[in-house]
Amino acid sequence: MGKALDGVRILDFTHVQSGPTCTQLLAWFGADVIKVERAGAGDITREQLRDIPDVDSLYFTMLNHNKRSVTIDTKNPEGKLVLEALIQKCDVLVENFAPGALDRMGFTWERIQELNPRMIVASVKGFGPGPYEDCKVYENVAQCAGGAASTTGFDDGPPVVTGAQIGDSGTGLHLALGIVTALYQRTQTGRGQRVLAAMQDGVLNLCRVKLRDQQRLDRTGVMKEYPQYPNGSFGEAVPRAGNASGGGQPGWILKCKGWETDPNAYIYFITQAPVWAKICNVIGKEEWATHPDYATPAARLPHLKEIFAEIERWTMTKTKFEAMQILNEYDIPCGPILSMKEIAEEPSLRKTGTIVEVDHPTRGKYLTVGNPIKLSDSPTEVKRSPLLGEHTDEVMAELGYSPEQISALRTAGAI
Ligand code: CAO
Repeated sequence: MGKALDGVRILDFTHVQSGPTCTQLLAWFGADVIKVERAGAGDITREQLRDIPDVDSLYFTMLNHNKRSVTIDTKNPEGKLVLEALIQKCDVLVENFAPGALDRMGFTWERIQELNPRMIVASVKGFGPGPYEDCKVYENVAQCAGGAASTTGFDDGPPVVTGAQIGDSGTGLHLALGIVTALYQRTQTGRGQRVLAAMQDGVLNLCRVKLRDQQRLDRTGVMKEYPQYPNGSFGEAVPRAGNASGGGQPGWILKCKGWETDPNAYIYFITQAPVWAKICNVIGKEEWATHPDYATPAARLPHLKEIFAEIERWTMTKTKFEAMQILNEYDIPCGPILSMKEIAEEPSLRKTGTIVEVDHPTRGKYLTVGNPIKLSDSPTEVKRSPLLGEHTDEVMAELGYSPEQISALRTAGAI
């Protein structure tokens, strides 16, 4: 079966996490992704957080599936010519260098347009135009500058970053959408364009509901679904909301049987209004279904702490999976807190290709997260990440270089 992006060639000049997540998605959708790396070194993540000596790290392998690797020294004059040939042959150049690095290499937008007016140049940067545009940025900086950290954690503690890589992988996802959109527009205009996804913007986009809350707070001075209500106090800015739901249906994380020894024996419980009477039945508080202090969502808001404490008395008598099964019978929305170990071993995720086992020539078998976006006409087959420069000769031959020319370029240190 063909793939959605068959025939699209990506010059993948990305490194670390944000850019590689984007180009990996495009590769999974069928694009030919040619990753350009520095000879002898490669993407720095190949050697970061290694668990096996001299073997590409899981950090690298899990972000670079289905790609080809070519080594080029793009600061060497002959290496530059090879990159120019690639620019002429590819549809999209994706990069996430520090601001200005591509220009310093001699590949300005204007130069790239001269070489290939159809080329789409897609970049991840830490910040968009403004006071911080020249800054280098990593994941947690973006989480802090994008509003995630100030709104995550508990009221009495410091700002907290999340393990979900919303700055890197989140921005890679935004960039991938920008690229396919630009490819679509090119079918009408015939022209390439620049695509920019700034990590601060990407994080803020994912924190949209917190900007919603800032404006609600400005207007009313209070947010009744936040744990600060009714006994705590609100300041000028959206406070950290602990495990509150963030939506119109109050929720919280509650202990389950075994919580004393298992750090993940918890369940997320949502007191969804339409099933309130069922919740009262399940926890043995039938009278709350009609009591004026508990019967309506508005009446319940000042009592949420007490309500969750009562529900927790019930969840603590069940394992998170037992609670999940019972609550699902009543259509009560809830979710177990799953550890990474439990997720890695979950058969249904293996079945859908969300968790995939991949074989690698030097590492052996390892698990990765497959394509989370499933297309019925473009199924994803996860292929191992390339070794450094594994496809240099193959790609050079496709560009028209003879074996002698390739070997001369290698001797000159250009590839
Ligand atoms: N041949 C020759 N030179 C190469 C090359 C190649 N194949 N590939 C890269 N280089 C050079 C670059 O041209 C650059 O040189 P100059 O500094 O002389 O211009 C140099 O390598 C280093 O690039 P860098 O500044 O991007 O890398 P860094 O490790 O210092 O910074 C990072 C890393 C991530 C902080 C920075 O790239 C950045 O801010 N990127 C944008 C935001 C981003 O994507 N952050 C997410 C990081 S985690 O996913």
